[in-house]
Amino acid sequence: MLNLRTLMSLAVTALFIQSAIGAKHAVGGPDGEWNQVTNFTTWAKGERFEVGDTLEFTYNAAHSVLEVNEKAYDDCDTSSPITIESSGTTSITLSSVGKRFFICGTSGHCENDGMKVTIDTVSSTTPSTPTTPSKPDPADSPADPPTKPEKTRNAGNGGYEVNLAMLLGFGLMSLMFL
Ligand SMILES: [Cu+2]
Repeated sequence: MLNLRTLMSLAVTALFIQSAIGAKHAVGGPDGEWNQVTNFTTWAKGERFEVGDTLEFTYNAAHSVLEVNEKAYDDCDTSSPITIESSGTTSITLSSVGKRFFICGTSGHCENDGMKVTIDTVSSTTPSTPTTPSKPDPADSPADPPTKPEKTRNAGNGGYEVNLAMLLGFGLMSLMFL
């Protein structure tokens, strides 16, 4: 039977699961936002963008968020953007590996004030099917020299699946005991 505690448990569990699946990146944060004084090159260097993560642009009415191609990015060309957002809060989901380019659409802000940022998205560290034998596997040679490093999990970013399982378990436990 659904009661308040059950609903709260579900909500808490959902929050944990969400945080485990995709990180949110407040553009220019935590101290800055999408404005003329934040250094987005420095900011982006300190972030790791993975598939499934979300960009959160926060800005006032003086600015906008234009997604552009690389050429337009280099030239600060606002004439033919891929998308234009000006709501003040723009969420962008990074759904695939690769670079994406964002500039401000206000005249001068890209070229003069550095309101431009490149987002280089890498694949999620969630373990996936290991189908990457770049060189033929010497399956028949028993004396494999220890040249290739042991497969290690990236300690800082790995373990999403484990976390997810634990959180699901936590949520179910909450349901049972609350
Ligand atoms: Cu601007």
